[in-house]
Amino acid sequence: MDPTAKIDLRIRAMTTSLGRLEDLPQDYRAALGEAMVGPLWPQMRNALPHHAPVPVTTTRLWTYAQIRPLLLEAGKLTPVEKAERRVLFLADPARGPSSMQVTSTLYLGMQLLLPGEKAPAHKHTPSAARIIVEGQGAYTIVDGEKLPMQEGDIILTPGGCWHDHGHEGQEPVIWLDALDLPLFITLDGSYAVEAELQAPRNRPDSSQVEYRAAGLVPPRRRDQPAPKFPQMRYPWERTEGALRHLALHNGQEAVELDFVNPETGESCLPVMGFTAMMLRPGQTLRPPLRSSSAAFHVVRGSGTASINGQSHHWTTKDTFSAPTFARIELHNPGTEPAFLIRIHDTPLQEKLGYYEERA
Ligand code: 1HN
Repeated sequence: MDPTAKIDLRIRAMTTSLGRLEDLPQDYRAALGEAMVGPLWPQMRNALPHHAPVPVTTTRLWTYAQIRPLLLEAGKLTPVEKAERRVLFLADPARGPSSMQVTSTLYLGMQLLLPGEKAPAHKHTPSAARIIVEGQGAYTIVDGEKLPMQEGDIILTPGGCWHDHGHEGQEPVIWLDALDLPLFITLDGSYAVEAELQAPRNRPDSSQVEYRAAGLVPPRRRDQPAPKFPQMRYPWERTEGALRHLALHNGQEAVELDFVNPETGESCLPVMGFTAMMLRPGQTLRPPLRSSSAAFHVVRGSGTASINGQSHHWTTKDTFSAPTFARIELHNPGTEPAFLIRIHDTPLQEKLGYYEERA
């Protein structure tokens, strides 16, 4: 018998030999409850399933066609003053419609700001990033830096940074918020501090000034180290251009670029990772099974996804989720490239030392 089969048998023997709650006398179980203690062994395998986790998270597709009218209606029903942030959050079906999470660590919501509206400043322990979905003329101010919002841009508000939103345009602006909020709630660490609006510095944001080109950063004096989060905005125009150039020269490899801190090369935020993806016309992508959970936001294009055998038909501005170790297949049947942004928790898992990929 080969050694792995032997180990399998031993594991099965262990599984079957663990005692169950029903094996314990009723009065003993009552006494345990009184003492607020519990027997581990009936629950051992739930806490530590064999070989791979059993995620609570399931997969779902949220179409923009369904969310957009609901969000615009929220714009009529609830003034921004009554909402602070006018958001419809995406709820993992496995956790129910009031759950503010799409995976164990990731929160996603669609936010609406109408012309002339302002959302007041606050800062909080979770980090956020916004992917701009629709509209012109809105901006976010992060620690005094005014960041214009253009479709497809990623704008960061790292934990602890003041941020408020405003809108100088004519049409509704909608963006997708991604936060590591569920993690901070699990940590009993989520809170915010509120303030009024910020006065922006009178200069373009650092993506327009210091960080125009990959590989070029401003020299630093010893007494002036780089800011911890030097670049808060990643303009979509540059991301798409970079993906298209990569696609010309990397054969049939996946066309993917990670959003990183230009000073350190680390992920742009500590917990959440953001990866821009291009699916070539006709391309099918089968990434490895990853220990990280993810959500995919479609910047442009249409196609199909199979997540653990469940299929989704996605199109521009849709969003879909994937649990940890999901078997994922993405396909672009069209004649134009499709562009997606994958939001994931790989940076967290790498910091914890357990990020893993399997074939
Ligand atoms: C938040 O601060 C924003 O600043 C959006 O726009 C969504 C969801 C939960 C907690 C804080 C924002 C949020 C949030």
